[in-house]
Amino acid sequence: MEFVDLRSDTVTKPTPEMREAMAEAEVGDDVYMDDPTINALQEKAAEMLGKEDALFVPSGTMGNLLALLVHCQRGDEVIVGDKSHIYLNEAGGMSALGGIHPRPLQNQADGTLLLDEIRASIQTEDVHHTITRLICLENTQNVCGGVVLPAEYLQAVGKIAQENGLAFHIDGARIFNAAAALNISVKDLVAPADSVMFCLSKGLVAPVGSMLVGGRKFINRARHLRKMVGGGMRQAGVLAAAGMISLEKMSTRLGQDHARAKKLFEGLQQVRGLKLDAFGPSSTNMVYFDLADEVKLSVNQVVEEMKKHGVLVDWAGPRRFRLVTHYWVDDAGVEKTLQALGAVLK
Ligand code: TLP
Repeated sequence: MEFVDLRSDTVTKPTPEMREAMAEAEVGDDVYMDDPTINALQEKAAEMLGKEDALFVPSGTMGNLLALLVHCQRGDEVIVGDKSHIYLNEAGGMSALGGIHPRPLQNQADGTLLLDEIRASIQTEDVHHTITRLICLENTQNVCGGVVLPAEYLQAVGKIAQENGLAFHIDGARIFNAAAALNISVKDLVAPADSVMFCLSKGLVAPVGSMLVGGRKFINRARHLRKMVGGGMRQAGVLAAAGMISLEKMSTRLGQDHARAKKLFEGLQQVRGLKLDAFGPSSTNMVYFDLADEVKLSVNQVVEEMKKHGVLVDWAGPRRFRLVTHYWVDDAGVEKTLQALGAVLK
């Protein structure tokens, strides 16, 4: 059976064009910085995000970790959202590997942290306190519904960081989705940030890899730390070749995934037994919803039943689901999903 896979955009497989580019990629030893395909990808990423330099890393998690390790010393504090991937889903890497202390602030329903709370949580100089070094935001904000933080908000946070001598990092795993939804360039969107991590292997469809971008000194230090944590890769130009197609071609088609997520949301409004988020579709590629109280099935049972109908979904809480659209979900896939959910929850 051919499955419609809505578990995440991380499930995307490379396109035939990517596979061809991977087969033909010129490669070299990237620890010697000798891989021409990786070098070209890094240059392109830096240029697109308007920063001095970029580094190819195996995963988004490693990219975020390196950013934290460069910006902070042991015992320093980082302001993060309490629903951020860095805080919830990166195995506590900042504390375990960096001795960095998280200061979680509540993510509002729109994904933001309140500006006043950010200001109030910056530590004052006191022998009892940690030293605040960094503010991290996530855009799009995954757990809040794949919502987009607007450019003006990022500017306001950038200003707070600057006024207080703090660094500002964006976990932009899906920053191209955010920019597409806002209809502005990624470069303009991330201008207030010192560093940004974004993923090639989600909506941008590459099989492996993320990019960390920032100033030249920052990236040089990150390259050193990447080696330390075992992320120095050798002939990984075969992966970068796919990443180049992500940047050149996939970054401009994300509106299609957003339109399908909206269609999915609208269709779900007609399915019995679901509680959709009141604020409506997220404007990017995610749809979250809960099972209504009257539904007797557990989330695991719904997952299993949906599989029988050829649709893969994943739960995101005891009664909650997240569906994610991407390159390999077409209009027929959206239709099939709605039919299947209707049948499972009838
Ligand atoms: N997110 C995955 C899961 O880990 C939850 C997903 O399916 O959404 N930042 C954000 C905002 C992310 O959503 C993710 C992955 C990452 C970082 C980490 O990227 P990887 O998986 O490449 O380490």
